Amino acid sequence: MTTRDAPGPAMPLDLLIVGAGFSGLYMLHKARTMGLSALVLEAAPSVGGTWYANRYPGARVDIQSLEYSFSFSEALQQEWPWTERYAAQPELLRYANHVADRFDLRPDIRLNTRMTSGRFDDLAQRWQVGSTGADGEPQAWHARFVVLASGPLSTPNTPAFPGLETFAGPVLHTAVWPHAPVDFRGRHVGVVGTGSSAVQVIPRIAQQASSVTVFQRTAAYVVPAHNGPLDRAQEARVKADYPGFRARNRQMRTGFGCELPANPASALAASPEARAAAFEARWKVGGFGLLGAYADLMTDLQANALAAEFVRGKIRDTVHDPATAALLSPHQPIGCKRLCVADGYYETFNRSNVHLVDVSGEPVEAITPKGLRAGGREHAFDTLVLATGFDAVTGTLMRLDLRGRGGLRIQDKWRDGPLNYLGLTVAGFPNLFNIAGAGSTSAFTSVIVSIEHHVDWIAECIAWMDAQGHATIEATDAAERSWVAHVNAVAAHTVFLSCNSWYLGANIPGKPRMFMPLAGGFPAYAERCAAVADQGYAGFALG
Ligand code: N01
Repeated sequence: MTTRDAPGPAMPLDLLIVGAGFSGLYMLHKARTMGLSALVLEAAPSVGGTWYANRYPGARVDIQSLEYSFSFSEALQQEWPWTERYAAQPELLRYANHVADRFDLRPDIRLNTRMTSGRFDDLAQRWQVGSTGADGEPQAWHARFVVLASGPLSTPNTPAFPGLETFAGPVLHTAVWPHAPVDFRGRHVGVVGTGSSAVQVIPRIAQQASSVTVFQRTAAYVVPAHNGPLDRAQEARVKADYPGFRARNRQMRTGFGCELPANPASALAASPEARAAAFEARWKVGGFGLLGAYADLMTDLQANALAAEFVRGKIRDTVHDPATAALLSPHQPIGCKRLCVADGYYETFNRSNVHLVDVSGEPVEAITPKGLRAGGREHAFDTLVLATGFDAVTGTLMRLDLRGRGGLRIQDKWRDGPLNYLGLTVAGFPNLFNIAGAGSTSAFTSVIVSIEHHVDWIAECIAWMDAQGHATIEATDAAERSWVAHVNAVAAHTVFLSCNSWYLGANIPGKPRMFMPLAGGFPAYAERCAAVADQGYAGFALG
């Protein structure tokens, strides 16, 4: 069957792909090149995934555009003209649309179509997938494989604040921002949250609104992006040997940053002057590179504290009011929660229309019709912005009616946390692959590097199965247990367990506390995945 036939519900598919973000787009393209029939279901009315939904003012990627982009097509990477060092959301959405058009993917993408259920049929050895289309009618699909490309940060977290529904003005969430521009002129805005989304949106709202009151539960470390127009000399240098640049990046723990590699020395061995100079040099470059100033910043709390104090010094230098500077100064290890990258965040608190309210000790008690009550005090505003993040990594899957062998529900399987093998598969759920999910290094990489790796691995696996005449592949319980133990053991040697973060599920009340991503670095992870394949898919039962 040709993939261009846009298969309908009655036709069995090779691959049913959930989500038309970067993962789903590349998975579809890859499947097509292999001659497989594949279809993408996308709940939104557009491709683009996270870059379709997160359209708040100031939204932009925190990894340089030249590194946060597809490498699978030399023509694509040569022709796409990034305009800024860090692309903003509209440009990233245009890029996703360009990829969909350039590779003629749209005929096999069903927009406005939400996957609702997936059941593995033991007898037929196929997935039966249910979805709802734009007309609300239920649809049924049959596929040999299901690829979950639904994104680790796709289910927004709206805290259950008492009284939220009584608020008289608009309530906006950064992750489901309205499509029409929001006019903040003359508005008094309350913003809850100070993570990556908040630190980008707050400076932009502050430029327009009459007042902005920021409710901070945990202060964030924010390093500058030093964003600006893309340096054409850098672009020419990279594009002169893009495959070499990508290959060097794939040797980096994070899958990016080969032009500023991590320093292998210990921060504790350096003199205070050398340390200050090293941190300063990386601060001037901007972005995540600060955490690579020394090898032990993410593994040794003492070393980490030196980098943390460097950033607190920057906050004190930037924020004029010492009390506000103190409140903005984080105490958790730096990088323990994902480091924020943004320009102008701390400077924003020098504006007379911006106020900071600490809700760390006295949590938000209620939203009232006219604002918010915390610590017994009423704070008035007329527009509420929730920059409260996501039910990350597992949230989207746990909301699906997903059942594996023998009717095993994902909610039961993952009751105590997301068990998985290689971050790609789940025992009891044959022929199901997860892209950028728990147990992979994706959260610590340029996610497109991880996406390409995962898609290529899945594609090779399916090609191998077909060549060998296997109908099913399923992680064994033993392999899964040992992988999760590996993920935990790696995390135990880092600073990541010493704060509350979405990596741990700690931002969602009642969510099992389990460190979900693999912190071992992309090259070691990719090597392990390749070794498993080379050993005839060790750790998998094949049917
Ligand atoms: O979400 P977050 P995000 N009461 O979870 C606070 C990616 N991303 O959307 O820290 C009061 O980081 C919460 O407080 P605390 C990136 O991977 C990338 O900002 O839990 N406050 C926190 O301050 C990022 O890590 C980009 O104590 C409450 C904030 O809300 C991930 O997405 C841009 C609260 C949530 O911060 C998530 O980022 C944006 C409550 N009940 C996002 N509940 C770029 O590429 C939550 N908070 C630049």
